Amino acid sequence: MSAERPAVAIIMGSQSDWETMKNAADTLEALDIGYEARIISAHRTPERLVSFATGARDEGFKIIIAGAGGAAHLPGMTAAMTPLPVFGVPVQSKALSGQDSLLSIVQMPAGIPVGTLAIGKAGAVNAALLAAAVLALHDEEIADRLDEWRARQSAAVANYPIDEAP
Ligand code: RP5
Repeated sequence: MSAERPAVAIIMGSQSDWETMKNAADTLEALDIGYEARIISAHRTPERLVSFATGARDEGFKIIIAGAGGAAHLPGMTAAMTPLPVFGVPVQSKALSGQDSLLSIVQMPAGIPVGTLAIGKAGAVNAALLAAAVLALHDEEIADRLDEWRARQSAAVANYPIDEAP
């Protein structure tokens, strides 16, 4: 991780979300983009949410990745209180496999946007890649690292399938 002030805040509603959101953290680390991860629950720690969201820009964050499951208010409530871009990651819930999380996050009424990613690990990884792409607009070093990351991904895809052990 870079020694500079972290550009990305990764927030999540519960410790139980970390297993998913760690994929965003790992992806940012692979791109050498600084981040800080915090647990902030919209319903269990509402004052912590207000304090974080209203102060996030002044803290130096540029992008917020917010993961939550179930009745997932965290990304939308955060977006309501900050001008920073917020990317929402629907965490896969036990009861409804994350469909509740997805619909809670994606269906923002017009006026306050949340960029919503896929349910679970894919969404967490892609939230980090999207954050990198936004930061890359004004940072050539990040742009180069993102290009390299994508080139490595392409190079890792085989041309032909093989039989895998059962
Ligand atoms: C949400 O409730 C969290 O984002 C989490 O996905 C879900 C369950 O939380 P725990 O009961 O596991 O703490 O607020």
